[in-house]
Amino acid sequence: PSRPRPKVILIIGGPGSGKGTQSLKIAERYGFEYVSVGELLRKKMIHNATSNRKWSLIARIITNGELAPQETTITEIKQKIMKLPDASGIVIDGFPRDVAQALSFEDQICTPDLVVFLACSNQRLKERLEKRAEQQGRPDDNPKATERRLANFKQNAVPLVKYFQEKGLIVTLDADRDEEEVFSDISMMVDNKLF
Ligand code: UP5
Ligand code: MG
Repeated sequence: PSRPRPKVILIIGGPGSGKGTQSLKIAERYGFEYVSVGELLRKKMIHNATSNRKWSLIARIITNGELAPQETTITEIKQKIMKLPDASGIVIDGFPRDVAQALSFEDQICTPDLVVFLACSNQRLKERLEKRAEQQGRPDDNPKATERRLANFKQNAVPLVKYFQEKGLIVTLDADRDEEEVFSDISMMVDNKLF
């Protein structure tokens, strides 16, 4: 018999809402594969920015806190997922960013089994990003790019969440709380909806 396709969970939310943190916890608890779309793009851009015109442009876009081209992003995700044929589940961190990307994902890859929206106040997002910027050196953790990331998120979030709501696929969680509280809600949702 053919093997069932992996369960797919998408984690969305503003910059600093805890997408990476919670995605890794899900992957660990359920034995799922973890795919960070931001990280895929950052790695690729660092590797190719000096030798390739397309990627040097994308590096500039990402460093400014804007969104990379949709087709490139989907292609990267597709390539990554194709390397994970034996996964029982895949957690995708930080995708989609807008309705057009959501449609394209469904069209080219699959309909997700669950979408988790980490709803976080603007104040909290800023605090967390500032703190992380002091500890790590992500190219887009500078004040100007952070503003753009927040603004882009604000502009796209409402229609995106509504889109998944209409399909009955999304759960919205209060992500202002501490990591463990948020994760406890997420794992309850995953237990309920996926198993
Ligand atoms: N932290 C986390 N949870 C906490 C909690 N509950 N309480 C207190 N602290 C908490 O968390 C951020 C920080 O807060 C960490 O220090 C953490 O310890 C702490 P993290 O889990 O890193 O949050 P996350 O939501 O992952 O924040 P991130 O900055 O990664 O979000 P972005 O959406 O900005 O980043 P991403 O990597 O997804 O995208 C980056 C860029 O890639 C985009 O701006 C865009 O240019 C590009 N991109 C695309 O173009 N298309 C895509 O589809 C995806 C990305
Ligand atoms: Mg992240």
